[in-house]
Amino acid sequence: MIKAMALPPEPHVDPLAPGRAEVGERARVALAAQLTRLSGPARRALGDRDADAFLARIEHGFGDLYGPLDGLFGPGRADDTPAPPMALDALLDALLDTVLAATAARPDELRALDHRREIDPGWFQRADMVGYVTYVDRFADTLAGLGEHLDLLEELGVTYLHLMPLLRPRPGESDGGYAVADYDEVDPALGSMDELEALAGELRRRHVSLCVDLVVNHTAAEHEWARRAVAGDPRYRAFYRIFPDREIPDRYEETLPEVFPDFAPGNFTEVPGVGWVWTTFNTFQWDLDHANPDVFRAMLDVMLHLANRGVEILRLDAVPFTWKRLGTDCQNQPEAHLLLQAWRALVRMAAPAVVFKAEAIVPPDQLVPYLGAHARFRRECDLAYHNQLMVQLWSSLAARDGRVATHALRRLRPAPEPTSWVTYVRGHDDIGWAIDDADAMAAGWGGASHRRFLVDYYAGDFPGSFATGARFQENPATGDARTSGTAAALCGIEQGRAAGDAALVDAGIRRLVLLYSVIFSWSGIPLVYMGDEIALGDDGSWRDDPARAGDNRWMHRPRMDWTAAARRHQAGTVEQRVFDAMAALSAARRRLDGLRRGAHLEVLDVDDPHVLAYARHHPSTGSFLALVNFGDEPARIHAGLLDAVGLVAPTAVCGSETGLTVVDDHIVLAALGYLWLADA
Ligand code: OTU
Repeated sequence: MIKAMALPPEPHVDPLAPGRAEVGERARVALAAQLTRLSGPARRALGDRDADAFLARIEHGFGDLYGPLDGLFGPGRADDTPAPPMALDALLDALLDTVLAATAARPDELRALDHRREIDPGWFQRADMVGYVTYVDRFADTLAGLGEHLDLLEELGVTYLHLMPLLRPRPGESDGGYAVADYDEVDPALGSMDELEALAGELRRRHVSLCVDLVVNHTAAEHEWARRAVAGDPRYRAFYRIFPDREIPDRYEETLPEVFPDFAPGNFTEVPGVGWVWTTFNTFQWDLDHANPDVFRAMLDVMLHLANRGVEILRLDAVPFTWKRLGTDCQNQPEAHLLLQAWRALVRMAAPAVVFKAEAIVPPDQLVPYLGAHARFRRECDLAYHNQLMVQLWSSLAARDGRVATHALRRLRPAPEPTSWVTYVRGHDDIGWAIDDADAMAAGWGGASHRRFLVDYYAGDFPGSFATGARFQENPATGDARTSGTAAALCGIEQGRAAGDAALVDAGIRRLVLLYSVIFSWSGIPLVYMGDEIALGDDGSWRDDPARAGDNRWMHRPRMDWTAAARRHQAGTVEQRVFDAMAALSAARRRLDGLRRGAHLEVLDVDDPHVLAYARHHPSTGSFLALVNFGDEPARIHAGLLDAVGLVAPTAVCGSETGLTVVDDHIVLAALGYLWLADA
């Protein structure tokens, strides 16, 4: 979610800054003490060989852990944080005991996976990684039912399955499961924790990695911790940010944006008998106080439990919001990064097979730090959503213009070598129009007017628009709005279907496949959002359900239509055309080793404003070139580009049309066409 494109506030403190040499000295002393302390218990719990590996991991990861812990809770803690700094020794003892216990409890099959991944830490960067994102209930009713639909995933070459929030939510309205009442239980409507574990095992045997949401910023008001806080237990009151009156909340509100101004205005909720509780999102989602080390430990426990059930990727929800600081927008604070770094270091000590994915939908300059790109690289999240790519794709499609995307994507700092993006076209959330003013200028457009154009365009309110989406969280005060709608609706397929117009449907299909062609060849793991592979539209049912009706993001969270899905095998149907195109992208990607991470990405300048062009260069597999035409007319790109990117024998490996066409020294790209080229 992005509000305005204002510059981020100056951090009050930079705990990541170099020059804190005394921390290094304290870390060395602490590490020596921990190794001595843990050696005996580790040998008893794990046996000699695994204990050696465990102690080696502690030693290896300690540097990633100690600095962040120091900046969060220790003497390195900023002086404007409420609680006083603490001696870290006792906290370290407790954390590493937890890590040892989790290591001892880790099932053999997962230990074997840990071992393989320590040999191949770049496993998630392989070219054959293809993700699929779905709600369990909307796809297969239950976890057990999922087993019956794995064929569809196999046909798409899926190796990564993200199941939307599935831990036990509060009853009724739960923000699509992002209000968790119990992290130790699966939503009983979907199944049990044992069934989740069994599914993870089944997927693993099919070489599919399971990704699950972990909501770290807040719990449901119904969570046991919150209930104890309400009952007056001081330990649990300290889990949340609760104020006796409006005085401090009002001071924070001066600089806080609102995430859901429509249905959850303000950032605090008055709870009778308790006080004003910090609730960034809905009133029933209570923000945890991550300045409290007990919260840090509690969340670590949850992470380790999920890891030991076989979850391989943790999607960490709303991570920019975890640290609050007066006078700021309370997003992307330095400590929000330290939390991720410390958690990751600890989880990797017990479960090195597990990776972290940041859900940080923030302006372009704030994004890469979640992958550890600070002044110096810090191990932080392994994966992060490439929100900027997603936004630029939709912007280019509406504008029929590749220049702003070219400018914005080129100046974005790359993902650090050990990390990757996840790339996506659509997800379960709205699209926030994170187009930077300076990038919009690349095409001579004003940022604000272009963002307004996009909101209008995708709501279908712009003359000639192909889209049938809707506005989300329109804020009359600021004029801000975001966009809801399925990919099929936003691409114009729905409009074509409604009009019974085959040409409109065709153009819509071309747009949808065009966008997917980019996310399948950009750097990172492409995610197919459930239903997009058959151009599924809004099922409309959310409007009649009181728990969903107020939130139009449900329009792009339809139930899978298995009758429509079966038509993917019936030649000439919309479903077959879209599905086969996506399966072809997936297959072509799998064959192209040059698309693995390590293949450096370069966004290119071309002589046609409708086109986005990018190359990938891999030292051992040569070059790859992708051309994307957002225009409604054929594009012409000077063929000198082929040479310039180092293609010796350029061959089409995938495309909207067959083959490479060069006329008068120009590559001709069909309207809404794309082309992938690699050396023969
Ligand atoms: C996430 O999104 C989820 O994806 C949403 O579905 C949830 O409603 C929300 O958290 C609360 O759990 O603001 O508009 O930078 O953009 O966390 C959606 C991150 C959101 C935020 C993001 C949030």
